[in-house]
Amino acid sequence: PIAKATNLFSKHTKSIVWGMQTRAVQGMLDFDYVCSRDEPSVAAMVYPFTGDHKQKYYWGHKEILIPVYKNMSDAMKKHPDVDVLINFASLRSAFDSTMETMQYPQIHTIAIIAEGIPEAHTRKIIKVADEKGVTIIGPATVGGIKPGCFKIGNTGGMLDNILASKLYRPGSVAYVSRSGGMSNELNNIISRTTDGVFEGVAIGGDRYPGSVFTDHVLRYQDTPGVKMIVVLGEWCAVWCIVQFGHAGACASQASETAVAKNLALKEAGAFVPKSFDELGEIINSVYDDLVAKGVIQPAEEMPPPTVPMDYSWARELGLIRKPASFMTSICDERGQELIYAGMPITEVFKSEIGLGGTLGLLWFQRRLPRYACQFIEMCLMVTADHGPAVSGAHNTIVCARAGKDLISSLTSGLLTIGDRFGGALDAAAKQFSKAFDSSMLPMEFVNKMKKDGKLIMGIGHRVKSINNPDMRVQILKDFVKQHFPSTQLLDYALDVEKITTSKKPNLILNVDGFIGVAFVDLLRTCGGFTRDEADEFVEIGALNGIFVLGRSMGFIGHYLDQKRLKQGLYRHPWDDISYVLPEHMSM
Ligand code: Q5B
Repeated sequence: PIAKATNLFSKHTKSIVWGMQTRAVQGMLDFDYVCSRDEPSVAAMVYPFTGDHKQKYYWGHKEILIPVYKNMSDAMKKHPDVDVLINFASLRSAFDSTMETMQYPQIHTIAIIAEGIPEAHTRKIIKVADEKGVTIIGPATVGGIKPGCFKIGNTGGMLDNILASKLYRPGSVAYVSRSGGMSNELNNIISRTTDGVFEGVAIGGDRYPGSVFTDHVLRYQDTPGVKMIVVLGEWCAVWCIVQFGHAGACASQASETAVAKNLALKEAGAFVPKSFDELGEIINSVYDDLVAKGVIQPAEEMPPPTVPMDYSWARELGLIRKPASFMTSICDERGQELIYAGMPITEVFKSEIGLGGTLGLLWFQRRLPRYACQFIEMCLMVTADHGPAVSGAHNTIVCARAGKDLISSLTSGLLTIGDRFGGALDAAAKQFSKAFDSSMLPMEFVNKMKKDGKLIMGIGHRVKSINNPDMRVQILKDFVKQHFPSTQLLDYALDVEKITTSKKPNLILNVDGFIGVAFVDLLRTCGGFTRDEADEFVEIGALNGIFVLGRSMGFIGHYLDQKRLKQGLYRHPWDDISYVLPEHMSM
């Protein structure tokens, strides 16, 4: 068998991380940075479930890219200086990935993080590792840490813990423990009672750890710089502190009971506290003694470089604030349940507010009365389509036949909606309200518009007239008259219609005009809005949205229809175009 390395980690150790553990990798890089390492300790990542690519990380203030490989062999080939693998593979794939890693002689240390690996698998790993001279840390461990040099994955916790326990520079005390929790405890105790941690390893909680207490104690014993060794094991409640040079005895005397072990350790020269509470005290007294004897000469403290705090964390801690780039007040999808204007989505369905009620929440931020929800749904239904000949449907059809997709065809139709076609709702609402609110008589209004040379928005139709009434308008009128508390503006518009149709039968209050004025009545009188709020919705152009939304149904229908009918490219017939070019003039 090949001899295992004594010194597992240095300031130049490079590792490969198996698994897409981006937080752990960032934690390692932040540690490297506060340790003033020249280069990141993570050279690459291996993740078989994505193709080769690069992941972005912070290196202090800068951003760097770390390659991710699909295959271990590529990672090893491209990074021959790597000698540590940190294996975050799950319990199902940890065995295979570890065995594969051990085929590469460049690797001398593997940390296996997964819990629950079958013992038979771990024993096979241990056998091969012993043959190949590979040190295994774990399974079921957080890993280990060597201040100033290298940190395995999430060991040591977050950066504030690392800084608080001064893990960015080496001390004189090496430790070995079982779990990550114990390691954190030791990092804390050792930093408070001595000049700090030299190295710490958590061997993991499994029955067959890849390396055991004595492996690390013996390693530490041969490591210059280690002046004290601390062993903390939960399995027998033994806590012993062994002065440098006596650790071997600790392992060879181990027996089954805690009492026997403690006794043996004491006899071998170890310091064994009576309880965990005494641990810090004993560590401190051994340390002071070693300092007094000149074995330990505490180094001068140097402040570590500052690592910028992650924005999201700083925000969570309430340390920073920044004005948001945009605000929203209608919908919140961040919590457990989607919320529409204060109403959880389950409640939206439970209270059966329907499409009209949902629109009420998202457009007007109000739970509208039932009749209002019904009216909105009726508006969407009557505006849903008006045949293929209207501007928007025509555009959608031409676009679909030019081979374009649904969204392009739909938007090409929607772009025709404007003052003349389907987009007169808001303008009608404004014009009629202004006239009505300034107490203008309907006749005065019609005359003024004529005098100003302006069309009355919401009046007139290409095919509908008093002789060919628009049933859509009739349906809405019946409903509004029956359910709305007041129809003042609608009545005013109907008086205007009487005047305009007396001039020309097609100058009816059209579907746009009807919805526009009826909506003003609704907003002003349903009880949910102040007058200013009602006016604001008209001002900001909410009402044309009704036509846009309703007619989208029809445009999509036309798009699907053309595709279903396998209609080819549309070309307008020449006999339907009047070519009126200027005469050719000779000079
Ligand atoms: N005159 C709608 O015009 C139309 C007048 C007017 C005073 C008026 C026109 C108009 C205002 C905008 C409007 C929405 C272009 C219409 C819709 C959805 C649709 C569509 C569908 C669907 C129709 C003839 C004479 C002239 C004009 C005068 C016309 N409108 N006077 N105020 N508003 N309206 N748009 O038939 O003296 O002869 O010169 O712009 O509300 O888009 O189904 O097709 O669901 O898809 O072409 O229902 O009314 O009439 O322009 O030849 O005018 O009437 O000044 O007078 P026409 P024109 P004179 S609903």
